[in-house]
Parts: sequence; structure tokens; C-alpha cells
Amino acid sequence: MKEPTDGVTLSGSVREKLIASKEKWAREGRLLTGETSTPQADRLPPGQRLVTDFPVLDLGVQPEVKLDRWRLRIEGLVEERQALDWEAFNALPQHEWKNDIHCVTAWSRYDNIWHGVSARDLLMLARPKPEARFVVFHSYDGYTTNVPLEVFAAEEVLVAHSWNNVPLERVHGGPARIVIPRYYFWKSAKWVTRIELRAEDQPGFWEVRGYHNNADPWLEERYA
Ligand SMILES: Nc1nc2c(c(=O)[nH]1)N[C@H]1C(S)=C(S)[C@@H](COP(=O)(O)O)O[C@H]1N2
Ligand SMILES: [Mo]
Repeated sequence: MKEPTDGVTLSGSVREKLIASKEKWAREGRLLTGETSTPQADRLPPGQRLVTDFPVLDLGVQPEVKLDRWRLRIEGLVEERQALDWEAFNALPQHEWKNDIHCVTAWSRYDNIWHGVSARDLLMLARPKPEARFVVFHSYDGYTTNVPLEVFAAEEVLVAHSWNNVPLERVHGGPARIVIPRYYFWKSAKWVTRIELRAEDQPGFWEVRGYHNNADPWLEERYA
């Protein structure tokens, strides 16, 4: 598998149509209820509906990454760059969290059990420089998404390799994906390979196409 580049090449009319329709939703503010809430007051954020299946959302590419080629790099404004292979990644302390998924397309799924390595442990290894304030995730399909460093460093954030006690399926981002449960699920990069620490924010794939930069589901931060 080649390392992804930052720019995703838009090829294939199906894919372009899919992206164009999401951009249109963003422009028109589709699905917005105008209500806000808090996770303490409501388990289901405004405008969401509960599902029991596990929908798959991607850019029309589901990269197949062989475990012996897989790498997790932590780069940018860090003291100790990391390039973990599968064995080194799995040798790190393992954590389990159960949480809810909220997708901007209005489905939510309760009680997902994730196993993986915590963002905090990865940051302890890489040691962010004092000027590091933002994180960009880079994935094997060319996808990117961005969060403030403190969002990545929150307690429940994982690089997860298992979902509901089985290895994470390729369609859901296996070998490993980011899980940031507090925000809309587009911030949880599938097939992650590089975690870049930066001084300045850098909007990702959907963030430059009309999605909100913060993505808090209780504030309905769907679109910019
Ligand atoms: N690498 C990558 N990560 C991604 C995406 C993607 O297209 N590529 N889609 C995002 C979006 S929009 C959502 S809603 C979730 C979907 O995750 P799922 O397919 O496991 O439900 O993954 C996010 N992470
Ligand atoms: Mo999404």
C-alpha cells in the first residue's frame, strides 16, 4: 500500500456525485433542528435517530492494508517521532471503552465496545512540543480530518483495532481507526496511518467541503 498523499484524487463519477450531494446538504443545512442539548441531559443528540445496524460510510475506497505493511506514524511537532508496526502497536497497554456513535447523517448507535491503544499513551511516547495545538489524522484512503490536541487527548479516545470484541472489519477502518466518541463520527478516521501534530489548525476532507470544524453533536455542529 502506498502512503496516502494529502490531496484525494477525485476519480469516478459515483464518488464525485456522493461528495457533491454531501456538500449540497451542508450548504442547505439539511437535518438541522435548531435545538441544542448536552450529553448529561440527553443520550440522543438533537436530530439523531437510533439504529441497531452499523452503517458504512467512506469515499468509495476501502483500502486493504496488510498487517506486515501497516504503520502508525506520529509526526510533526513531537520530540520523539513514532513509526509503530503492528507488533509494537499491540504491545502497548490495551484499553476498553463502551460508547455511542453519532453520525452527521443522523444515525446514532449505542453501546459500541472498542479495544485499542489510548491517545494519551501514544502522546506520552511521542511527547508533543509545547507549540503543538492541533492534530490531523491521515488515512490509507487519502482521507484527513482535524481536531484540537485536547480533543485527541481526551480520556476515551482510542486508536481502536477491535469493535464489539472482534477485530475491526476492513469496512469500518481495520486494521485500526481513531475513535473520538464525543464528536460526530467523521472525526474518527478509519484506516489511520499518520497522526500529525501542528501549531496551526488544518481543516480535513469534509471540513473544507462545508462540514463544521468542531462537530459537537449536542450543539448540532453539522455544517459550517
Ligand atoms: N479514512 C476514512 N475515515 C473515515 C471516513 C472515510 O471516508 N475515510 N468517513 C468518515 C465518516 S463521514 C463517518 S460517518 C465514519 C463512518 O464510520 P463507519 O463506516 O465505521 O460507520 O467514518 C469516518 N472516517
Ligand atoms: Mo459521516
